[in-house]
Amino acid sequence: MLADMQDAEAAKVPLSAIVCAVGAQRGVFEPTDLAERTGMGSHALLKEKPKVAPPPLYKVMLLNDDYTPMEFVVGILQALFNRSHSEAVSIMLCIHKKGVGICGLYPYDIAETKAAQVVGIARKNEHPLQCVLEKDEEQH
Ligand code: TYC
Repeated sequence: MLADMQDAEAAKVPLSAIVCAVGAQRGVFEPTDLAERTGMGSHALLKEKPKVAPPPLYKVMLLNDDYTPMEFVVGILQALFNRSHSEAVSIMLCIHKKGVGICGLYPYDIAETKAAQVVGIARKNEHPLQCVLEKDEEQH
């Protein structure tokens, strides 16, 4: 083992590769144990990529009210939620009729920022428009 390590030094082979090879040869551990055992950044030695779960998404939703002008809501949907004019009109009308509607789905930090921007712009313009977040439970 010591000889192996010295050879690795000379040949500039990462020590983790030798630990893996010798450990596996002796049946001491599987190569996949290596990351946990050594913490030596051995992902390059593993065939499988580590799987990272996508972040949960949040629905950014607008609530209807009797005072915010329709054109203002359409402008918000175009400017902050990258909607075309016709998409924005149909989302706004849906909210107007049903009381609530989804502007978009985003990871939490982005959703929170969008909601704060909506309310900030609405208040500056003296409109009572409200925006809420809801965790999206669907699988994407
Ligand atoms: N109900 C508003 C009106 O008639 C329009 C409106 C639509 C307001 C959507 C808010 O989220 C909203 N002027």
